[in-house]
Amino acid sequence: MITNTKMISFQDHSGKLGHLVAIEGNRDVPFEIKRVYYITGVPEHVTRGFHSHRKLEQVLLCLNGEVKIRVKTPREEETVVLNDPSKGLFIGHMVWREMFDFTPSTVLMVLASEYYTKYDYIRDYGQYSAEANNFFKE
Ligand code: T46
Repeated sequence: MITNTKMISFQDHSGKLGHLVAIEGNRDVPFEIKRVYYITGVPEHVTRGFHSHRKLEQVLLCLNGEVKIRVKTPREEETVVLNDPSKGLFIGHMVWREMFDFTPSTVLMVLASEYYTKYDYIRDYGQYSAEANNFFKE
């Protein structure tokens, strides 16, 4: 996986009655969960995201359907397919993300380490490259 990203497997309590996945903040995800949001009904061919966060850390889970997540740093890029509700994609500081190829039934749930603020977003790729090159330099 690229820098500041990782897959997290959650305990799947499956049986004849179905599936149950439990997620605890600071235990199963590496932060206190301050916010949860979910994205549904994304039309075909739409790509969302196109930004990075300075402070926010998140875990993305696809509860139903499938979605692809492109994650990038100035030197690395990877596309992760999410289609298993017991696996989450952790995205740490200063990683650019784009979400695409949503299926009609996709439910993308996001666990976030911070309350919403528009000031944590970097939406301009030039600005991102400048800040990220500095952030990731050894
Ligand atoms: C991210 C990816 C995975 C709020 O008012 N509160 C919120 O908590 C969020 C997440 C969004 N908004 C507002 C801001 C915009 O007016 O909802 C609108 C759509 O947000 P945005 O265009 O940023 O949505 P995405 O899908 O491009 O990005 C979202 C998150 O914003 C972002 O943090 O990492 O999902």
